[in-house]
Amino acid sequence: MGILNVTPDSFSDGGEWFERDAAVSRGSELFFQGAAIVDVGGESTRPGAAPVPAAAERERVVPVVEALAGLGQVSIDTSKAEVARAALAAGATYVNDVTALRGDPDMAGVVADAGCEVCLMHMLGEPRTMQEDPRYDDVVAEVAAFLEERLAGAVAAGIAEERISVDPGIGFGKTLAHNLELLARLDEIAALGRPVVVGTSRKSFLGRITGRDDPHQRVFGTIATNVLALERGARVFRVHDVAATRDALAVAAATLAAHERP
Ligand code: HH2
Repeated sequence: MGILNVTPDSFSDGGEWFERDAAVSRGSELFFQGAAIVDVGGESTRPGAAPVPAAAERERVVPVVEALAGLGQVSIDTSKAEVARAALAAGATYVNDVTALRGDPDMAGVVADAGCEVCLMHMLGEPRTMQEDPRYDDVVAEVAAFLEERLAGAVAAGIAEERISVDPGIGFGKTLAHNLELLARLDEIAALGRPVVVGTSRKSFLGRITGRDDPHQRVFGTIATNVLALERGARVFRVHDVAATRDALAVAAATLAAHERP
């Protein structure tokens, strides 16, 4: 899953793809590099990001979704039902909701009616304050229990279970230690029985380990986490650097397949 942030303020690529034409050409490039899905977002979720009104978010993403929909699967990264509805009408077939359908009471209905795919992500608190001293007794058990509960809620709201993926929400209300424990024990999230999406790309915990302050320099760290996540059962890898990650995952997957052969 390639990341396309049509925002002025995303933590690593804010402003790079804010103009429609730049965004469309970046999205095409991500498909060309081998992304199966391009995830289009019009609002940053980084701690302290300014909220974007629904109409402005819609205006950012809809023309980009429309232009990319013929090239591959397009996902809309939003927690607003109005934005999701417009993006689905423009050709998106996947809703990536970092609030796991809690952010907008109409979102579950929009997804159920569209019959599209949806990713339910764990977040502790809300983006503005989520990094202020997050605490868990057992982060993996708590994230798994949350995702199980949201999965049941989504099915009860009429969303087909086979269209639902789950995501532990790396960096969303988590310390460095929490992120690493979630990655190390990702098999416990995969045990929920739904495809696991993992989003580590260029995130600050990688900079904490490597000393890389510039998010663009965190691609090697990103790759390490995605290879480990693949081995532990993750199936969708949300990244900015598609070409590099794709090669690494192809080699890792071939190696894992050799081990599985009788
Ligand atoms: N991370 C971000 C945004 N959306 N969605 C899922 N499912 N999983 C994630 O880990 C995830 C996500 C944050 O990254 P990014 O889009 O690069 O930054 P920003 O929110 O600042 O636009």
